[in-house]
Amino acid sequence: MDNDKVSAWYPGHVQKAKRQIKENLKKIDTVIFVLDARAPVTTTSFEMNIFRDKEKIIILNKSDLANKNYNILWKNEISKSFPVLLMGKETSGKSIINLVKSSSKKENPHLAVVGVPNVGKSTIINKIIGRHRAKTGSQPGITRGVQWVSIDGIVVLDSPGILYSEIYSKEIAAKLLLIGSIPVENLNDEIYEIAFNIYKNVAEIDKDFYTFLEEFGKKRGLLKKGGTVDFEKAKMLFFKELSEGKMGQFTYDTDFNKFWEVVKND
Ligand SMILES: Nc1nc2c(ncn2[C@@H]2O[C@H](COP(=O)(O)OP(=O)(O)OP(=O)(O)O)[C@@H](O)[C@H]2O)c(=O)[nH]1
Ligand SMILES: [Mg+2]
Repeated sequence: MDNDKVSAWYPGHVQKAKRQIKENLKKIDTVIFVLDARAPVTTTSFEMNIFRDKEKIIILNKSDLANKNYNILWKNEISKSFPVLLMGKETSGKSIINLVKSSSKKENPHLAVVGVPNVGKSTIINKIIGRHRAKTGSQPGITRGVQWVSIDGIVVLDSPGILYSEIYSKEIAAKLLLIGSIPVENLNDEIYEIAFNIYKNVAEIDKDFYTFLEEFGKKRGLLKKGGTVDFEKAKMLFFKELSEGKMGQFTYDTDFNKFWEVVKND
């Protein structure tokens, strides 16, 4: 799938976010790459290379939705080359600020937060900035609306950078669906099927997609007029709830070598 096709899935704010990051690139010292702990390979963006010469920190976010054992394994693996923080709903902004300060050579490092859609960038920026958000003022000369917020010895760009994963395979698209990084609607049927099979393996479910959806649809009362299951609705709700962690905690990327391959390629 080429990049244009991928872009077409995302709304206009993506282009704006990208422009804002590029316009502020020179000022940025440190970049937080937000990855999804459920799929650290899939969410490592091919656009990472924009930040070649920056200090890099990795946050494995949504770890509360991922497999606990793999969380530790991934953290240990990634820490071989990057400062890394395992993060979930409960993690405080203070722990992020401390990691940025301890891993930066600069006095007042300028920080940007980037990652693929829906991975938790805004949540992280909000946690860092917290109640200080109200005190900010926009700087002249920078795109209107983009602000640098000074807090606790670091300076944060109050605008997330939205990056893309390179969707060169259906498996990658399927994993992005599983973690909610692409909209669940209007995907190719094959992608739903592949996504279900990945889920089926990690969740150790012994049903085919059709049977599973039929049971799910019945249980949730997603029926058509005649009383038959509305498969379309069942499919949408299932993938939505799965991506929000309502079906359990799963990790879909488990190959460490692949992680270093995608990082090296960038
Ligand atoms: N369970 C869980 N949910 C999270 C976590 N971080 C963010 N979320 C949820 O994930 C969804 C997306 O979070 P955002 O912070 O808006 O993600 P984003 O990367 O800014 O998304 P875009 O701007 O659309 O690219 C929201 O519903 C958040 O509440 C986390 O650590 N754990
Ligand atoms: Mg956001």
